[in-house]
Parts: sequence; structure tokens; C-alpha cells
Amino acid sequence: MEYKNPLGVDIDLETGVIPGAKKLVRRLGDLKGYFVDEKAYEELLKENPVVYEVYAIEQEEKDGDLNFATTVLYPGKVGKEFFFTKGHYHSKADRAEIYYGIKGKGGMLLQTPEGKAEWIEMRPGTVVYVPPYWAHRTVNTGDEPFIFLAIYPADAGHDYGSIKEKGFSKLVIEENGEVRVVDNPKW
Ligand code: S6P
Ligand code: ZN
Repeated sequence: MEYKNPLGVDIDLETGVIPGAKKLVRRLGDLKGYFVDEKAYEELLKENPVVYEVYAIEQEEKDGDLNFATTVLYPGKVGKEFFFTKGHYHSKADRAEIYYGIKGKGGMLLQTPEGKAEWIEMRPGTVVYVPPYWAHRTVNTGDEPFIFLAIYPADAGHDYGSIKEKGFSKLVIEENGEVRVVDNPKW
């Protein structure tokens, strides 16, 4: 039997960086078609800001093993809609996931394949359980980076397809200075 080596790393709780992790950067240009207000999207695209960064420590895609990753989701809006991650189902749809809030303010939109949506607010210390089969997207509703840790099965994979096409049935917007979760008119 060959055993893998255990690993301990310190997440920088101010920046979200995991030393030695693989870094992925998503700019606004990578999120074409995701925001409802297309005019506001095209306007902000001139600056093409970074929307989020992911620092991931990933294993081979085998069952029983675990990956973990931090996400640094920057503050901002496209029209009324707060910045968010793309959102995905898992390729192995029955794989669950745990999120842990580290810094900043935001929340998670979850959705079943039938379109039933839930919104869970997150702050530092919040644990969110993502059950099997639920799509999940995080949203920054604050004015500083929203940083969280995700722990997920190594064979979960990401299925972005249907969220890219249809989005979520709910939008998280700012209206009169308040965070509101409303029906998506394009759903
Ligand atoms: C992976 C986990 C997170 C996200 C990350 C970016 O299962 O849920 O690490 O990958 O927050 O979101 P997305 O939707 O672009 O993968
Ligand atoms: Zn996931």
C-alpha cells in the first residue's frame, strides 16, 4: 500500500491565499452572458476587472479523496447585480460540499435542477452545507473582498453548462441600499 503524505497549510486569512495552491483568475470578460443587465456589463467590460480568484489544492479525481480551495470574490456590481462566481452543479451531481466564511460579507445561492432556489447569508465563521444535487453560486454583498474556503470531493468535478445557459432562478441585487433576492426576469 502506498500512502499519500498528509499536508498542513496556513491560509492567509487577510488575503485568502493558500501557499503552494494553483491560482485561477476570473475576470468580468470570463462571465459573458451571466449578468442580466447587458448594457452595464458592456460598459464595465472596458475595465475588465478581476471578479474572483481561486486558490486550490486538488488531488487526482478519485472517490474518497478531498480537494479544498479558497475563493476571493471582489466587491462590485453589474447594474444592480452584485458580483458573483459562475456557479455550478458537480459533474458527479450527488457530491456534496462544505463552505466556510473567512472574511467579508456575502452569501450563497443554491438551486435544485427543477429551479427551487435558496439564499444563505455568509459572514466569517458561517458554515454552509451544500447537499448533493444543488447548484451553488457565491455572491459578494459587501464592499470588501468576500473570502471563503470550500472543501469538496476530489471526484466532484464542475458542471457549468446549465447555469451558463439559464442562470439561477433568483438574482441578488442592491435596491435602495438594501440587499434583495428577487426573481430572475430571464429565467
Ligand atoms: C468547487 C467550489 C469552489 C468554486 C469557486 C469558484 O467545487 O465550489 O472552489 O469552484 O468558488 O466558483 P465557480 O462556480 O466559478 O467554480
Ligand atoms: Zn462546488
